[in-house]
Amino acid sequence: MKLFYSPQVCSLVVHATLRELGTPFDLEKVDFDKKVTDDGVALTSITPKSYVPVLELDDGQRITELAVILRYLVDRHPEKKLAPPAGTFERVRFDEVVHFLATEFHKGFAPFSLMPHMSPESLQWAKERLGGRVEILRTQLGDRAFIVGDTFTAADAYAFWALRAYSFLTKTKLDGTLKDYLARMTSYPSIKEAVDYEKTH
Ligand SMILES: N[C@@H](CCC(=O)N[C@@H](CS)C(=O)NCC(=O)O)C(=O)O
Repeated sequence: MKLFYSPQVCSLVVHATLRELGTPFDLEKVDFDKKVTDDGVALTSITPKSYVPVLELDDGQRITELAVILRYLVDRHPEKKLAPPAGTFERVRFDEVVHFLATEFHKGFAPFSLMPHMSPESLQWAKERLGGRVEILRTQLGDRAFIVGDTFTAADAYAFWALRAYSFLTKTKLDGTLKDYLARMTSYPSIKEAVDYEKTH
């Protein structure tokens, strides 16, 4: 498998999950601004969507959409228990969190990263809306160590990245249980390895 990634953006979630799975994989860096790989290939020729992550399988098929890639990986390696088994109600709860992160949280970052000419009022509205989503994640976490169930799952890799990005983009310091959670996930081995690798590659 090969993951097309750009350093520290959301492809980091797939990168950390691949490390957690312990399965062999290659990484190909994509320049986030120029949208060209290290080999000089245009990202649009890899995916017409022109964004990362893209996971290329050994037979050449490519999968896009972070939440879908995560589900593909965890279901290919059920023995690693990076998600509750497909078909169980616990899995519905896992899928619910991953979908929420993808659609309600991650996609709320655009006003702070991609959208030009945002008025202060619009930015404030977007920030407050995201802040409400943060509190939903806090409730989801409760007093547990992980975002779904009692063990590390791929949803933790996504929640880590999304909370870190939220804090950075909106210049908001997390507090209480989410501050502790972020610190814990920052030092979680597979996440730390992925973050550190992407600082230098
Ligand atoms: N719907 C996609 C969105 C992925 C996404 O937003 N990727 C960002 C990095 S975090 C990106 O490559 N953005 C480049 C762009 O939109 O031009 C997914 O969930 O995988």
